[in-house]
Amino acid sequence: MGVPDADIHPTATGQAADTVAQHQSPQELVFWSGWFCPFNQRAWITLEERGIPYQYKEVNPYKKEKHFLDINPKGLVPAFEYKGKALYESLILCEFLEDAYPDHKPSLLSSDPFTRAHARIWIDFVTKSIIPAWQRLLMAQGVEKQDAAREELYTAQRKFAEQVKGPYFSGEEFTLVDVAVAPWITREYILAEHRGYKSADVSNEWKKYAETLATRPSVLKTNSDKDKLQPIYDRYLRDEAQSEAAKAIRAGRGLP
Ligand SMILES: N[C@@H](CCC(=O)N[C@@H](CS)C(=O)NCC(=O)O)C(=O)O
Repeated sequence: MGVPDADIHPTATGQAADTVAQHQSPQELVFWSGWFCPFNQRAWITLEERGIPYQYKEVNPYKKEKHFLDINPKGLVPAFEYKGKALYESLILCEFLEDAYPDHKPSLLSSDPFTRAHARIWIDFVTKSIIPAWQRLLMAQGVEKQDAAREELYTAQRKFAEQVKGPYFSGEEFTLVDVAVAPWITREYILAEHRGYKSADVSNEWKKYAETLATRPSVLKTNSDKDKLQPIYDRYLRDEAQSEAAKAIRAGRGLP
């Protein structure tokens, strides 16, 4: 019997499909990607921003196929194979690209120690505060729970927006802080359509920042068609998803 979550559109579509088509030839870096996944998009945006050569390979992480578990024992996308060796965890992959490809400009992390550490504080805030609140709102059933989850998300996003120098988090340069949050910004329309979310209700600063990130070419180039994404999100909206993230949110645990 198949796993219900495994029944997803098999490949990237829209602009992301063109990007996939440009990255088929063998390279020392293989990007094991799930086209639909926001964590995955972090690694993908970083690869595109920095023009790093990579070979794109699609994997459906819900199938937990042995070949993929050998690469990432957690069975989660994204993952890399670099010179035949496996790596995973989206933010670690983004930082790995900084270390392994220093000559590929622009760097997305400052060389100044304080600025690097400050960026990491806010990347951590995205992962620990914004994303869990986002996911809780997505899965919340009933008006009361949705209102509470929406307020929790607004509060976290407001706090983040107060730190944004504009147009990007650190000012003129697009950095890993922007990468960390962009995939959830480009999916905000789902919360707007189904959960009464309005980016203008967070703050004007957030709304402006969100519009800037959503139109960044590396974000657009890694987006698939909304109609292919919708059935995946419908399962979360009905609170029927069985992904590791869905189970963690339901159980009140941190995200995988
Ligand atoms: N902490 C991981 C999370 C990755 C993750 O949750 N990926 C999801 C897709 S969006 C996945 O592979 N899910 C498979 C499953 O839940 O079984 C990261 O940042 O890379």
